Amino acid sequence: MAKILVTGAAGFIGSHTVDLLLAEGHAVVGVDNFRTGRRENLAAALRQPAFALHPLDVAAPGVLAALVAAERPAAIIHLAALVSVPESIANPELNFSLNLQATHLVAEAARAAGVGRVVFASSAAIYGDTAELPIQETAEKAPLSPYGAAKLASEALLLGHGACYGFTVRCHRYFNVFGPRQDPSSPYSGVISIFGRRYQERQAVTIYGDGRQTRDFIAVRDVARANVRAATLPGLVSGAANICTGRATSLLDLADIFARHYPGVPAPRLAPARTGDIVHSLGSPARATAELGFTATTAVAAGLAELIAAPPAAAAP
Ligand code: UD2
Repeated sequence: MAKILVTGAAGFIGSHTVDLLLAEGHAVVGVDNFRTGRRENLAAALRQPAFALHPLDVAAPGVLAALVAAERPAAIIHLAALVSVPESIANPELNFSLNLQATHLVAEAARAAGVGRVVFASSAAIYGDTAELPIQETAEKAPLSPYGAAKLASEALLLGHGACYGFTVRCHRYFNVFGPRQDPSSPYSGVISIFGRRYQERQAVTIYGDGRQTRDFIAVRDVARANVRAATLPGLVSGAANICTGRATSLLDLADIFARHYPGVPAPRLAPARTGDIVHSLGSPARATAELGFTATTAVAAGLAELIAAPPAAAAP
């Protein structure tokens, strides 16, 4: 069993990754500055002796490096980030610091302490809107936001460091991740988290556009599995892969599935399409299958049923 350091441990994807690492018997060092992460997400992890949580800021020079030097983890899973595309557009300086500078500090901490592997939370946002579907990893990269640009630059920075200083880097280009603990509070939160809250409140959801737009929705439990595999599977070589299902679901289909769980809730309201909205997004999962032996196994309907049944976050000890 290995010791794994997870940045952004209290976040949506981070906390599920921590839970799975612990379930598989690994020791986990969690790091979070609680800017968007929530302690409640780690309620179960905090009860386990194999988990240690460090409230610190990855973007502050020297701080992570000292922790990595002291802990000497076998791998770092770097998930801490500014996660909102609109926020990156409103505040590109903060995006630079939290998404690019912080990644540089992770790469440097890994180099200095001789960490063998770094797994990085990249995004389908690096492709922009130009790619043929399903999107292959070799597609042109044309990010449309500071967020996408920083994720693309971070991939290059980590891969360059890894090649030069001898550690393995796995970049995970997540598509539309959904599941328990996703924050629905902003209008730009993931659509499934917003729909989940609206249906629970028995309020009509709003669909922007005609509802025929599609996304490749992947359950967070599958994403956590991909992260754990990439951090722990022996013999992996560096590279970047889509983390997606290869299946498209329309917004109308999504609303239908919710409606079956919540009979009597008013039908969705249609509103004009959002400016800049992509009509279809679909990834090819072939490379992740070939290189990581990873395949997403949770169908959207099953993932939604699980989300709807999930209890609200418990209070942290
Ligand atoms: C995702 C990412 C975004 C960026 C982008 C790159 C999330 C949450 N967002 O945006 O950060 O990487 O991909 O392409 O993963 N919608 C509704 N009603 C609502 C909310 C949303 O109809 O109440 C629509 C929205 O207009 C869009 C679809 O649902 O057509 C998905 O929206 P989203 O914000 O969940 O994700 P996306 O793919 O636009």
